[in-house]
Amino acid sequence: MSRVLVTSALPYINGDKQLGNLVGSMLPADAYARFMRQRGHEVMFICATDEHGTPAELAAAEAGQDVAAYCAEMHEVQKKLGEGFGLSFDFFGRSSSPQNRKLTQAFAGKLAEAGLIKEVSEKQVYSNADGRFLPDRYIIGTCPNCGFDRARGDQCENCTKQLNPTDLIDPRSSISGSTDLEVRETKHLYLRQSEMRDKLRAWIDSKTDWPVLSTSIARKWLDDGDGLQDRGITRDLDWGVPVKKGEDVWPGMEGKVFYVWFDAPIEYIAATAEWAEATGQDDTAWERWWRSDRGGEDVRYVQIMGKDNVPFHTLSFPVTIMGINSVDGDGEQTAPWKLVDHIKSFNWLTYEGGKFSTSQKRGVFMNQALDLLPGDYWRWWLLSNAPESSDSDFTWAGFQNGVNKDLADVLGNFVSRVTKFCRSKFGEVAPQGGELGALEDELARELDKRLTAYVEALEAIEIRKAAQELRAAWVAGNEYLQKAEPWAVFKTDEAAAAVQIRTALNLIRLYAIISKPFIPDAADKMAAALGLEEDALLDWPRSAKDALTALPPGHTFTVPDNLFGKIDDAQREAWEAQFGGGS
Ligand code: B3M
Ligand code: ZN
Repeated sequence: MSRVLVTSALPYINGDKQLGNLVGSMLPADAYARFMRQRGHEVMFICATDEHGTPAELAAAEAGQDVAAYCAEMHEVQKKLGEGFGLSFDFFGRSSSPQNRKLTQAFAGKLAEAGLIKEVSEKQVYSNADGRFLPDRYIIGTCPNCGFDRARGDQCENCTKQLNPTDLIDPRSSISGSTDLEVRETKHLYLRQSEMRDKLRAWIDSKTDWPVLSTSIARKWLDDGDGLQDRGITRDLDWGVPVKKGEDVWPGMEGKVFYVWFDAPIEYIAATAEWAEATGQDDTAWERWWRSDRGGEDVRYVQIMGKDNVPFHTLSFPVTIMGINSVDGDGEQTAPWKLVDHIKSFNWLTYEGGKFSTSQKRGVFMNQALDLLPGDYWRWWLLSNAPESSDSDFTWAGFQNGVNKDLADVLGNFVSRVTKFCRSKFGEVAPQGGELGALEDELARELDKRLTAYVEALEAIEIRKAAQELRAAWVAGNEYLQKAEPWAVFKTDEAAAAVQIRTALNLIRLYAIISKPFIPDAADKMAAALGLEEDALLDWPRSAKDALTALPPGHTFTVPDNLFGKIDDAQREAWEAQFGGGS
């Protein structure tokens, strides 16, 4: 048993909550965290809302709300959604928390002490009407290249030409539409990432067991001529962590905040501080997860995210941690703050061959999905089709097929057949009599093979592979029943049928345990039907033989409701029409 710290990329507070966000980070992180808990490890599973930045400010303005109130409300919405999908976070924090403010300011102070921050004077567009500096993409105007009249200050969407705000003809603020803009000089802090290039490269080179998707993106930026440029970490905004050097004023930085991507990953740490406070513990409780000098040396830290987030997690955030360690540690020798040990990243999920799009009403979003069907249905399809080695495509037909075949026909039907048959012939109790024979040996051998592969896949966070093995374990139970034919055997040899049904009831117990990372609600229902306590699901099988005899003769159960309903064609077609699909 060891300790495992798992963080999922933090969803933005505003905007679309696509199924892609779910399957790219939170869902696989949850399956992994659940599995590790079941394997007896001490797990800390952390996520939070990423609340700062201009998009959050603008979304609040659009909703006619104060940004803090907007974020508080949206945080609750996202928390509820997470619960609906069965996400078992130990804590779901907020990057706008006082803990994150304090830690972000402290870290910035230490980076300055380490000589890793420089001050740079820049020219930036200021909008008098809005009373603020405008980020490039909030300045719109006519494209000098193609004449498109809504080109953004960073790029023209029409002809894709990269632009500077000063290239635009008739520039105006996209917030107020005002043309009263001027260029002002403003000072910003830059993180000197380029100083760390060699150290980062050596660190990445040492990660030989990382998925290629993670290392290749990191290497691309390390090797690219201007990939590891120093990065601006401050912004002229109101909403964010105020720029300070620890607790001290940072001269010249008054009224500025840290860039959202600077404080967001620090929230991984701060969220555990929020957790400690929420659970009435002191700082030592969270520090033992993050600091090797506070008992954290045996923690394995795993981050899970979509591929677009990889550069920030392989380059910028490690620079922050390495930089702090150069001050908090004693030189190169001790590195108190934990660097990530393993980064698992995912590709994109597409929708019916195209993009999810709110504006075009294409795709089903997290809140809508839960209105249609419970979380487990989505968990199973999304995880078993996770965009792991390439993108994957959500189609209603594929979803219908996965749900009907795997969940309803293979697993659900097995549970219902076995429990109902037993009730009708023997009562709601595991029947006495009979001896395990060749068929059960064969079943145990097959299950052992599957279980070993399943454990290996989940330990390596190979989610699709794990789903395949789990499905194969369900199939093995069905094949066993087909060969054993207890309903026929019962007519001539009651004892032989009894051992078969007892074995099948034990299979349900085994399925409850091993299915929990993927479909936790169904797992709980199976366990409840067998009268098992919640802790029983932590009893990971040592061998299939053991598992097939865990419930003794005389163990009572109840027949559960159907675990999964089927999606019929009419329903599928209605959803295709409602959410945009097919063609
Ligand atoms: N919020 C981007 C995203 O949701 C960003 C991740 C932050 S992880 C520290 O894809
Ligand atoms: Zn253009």
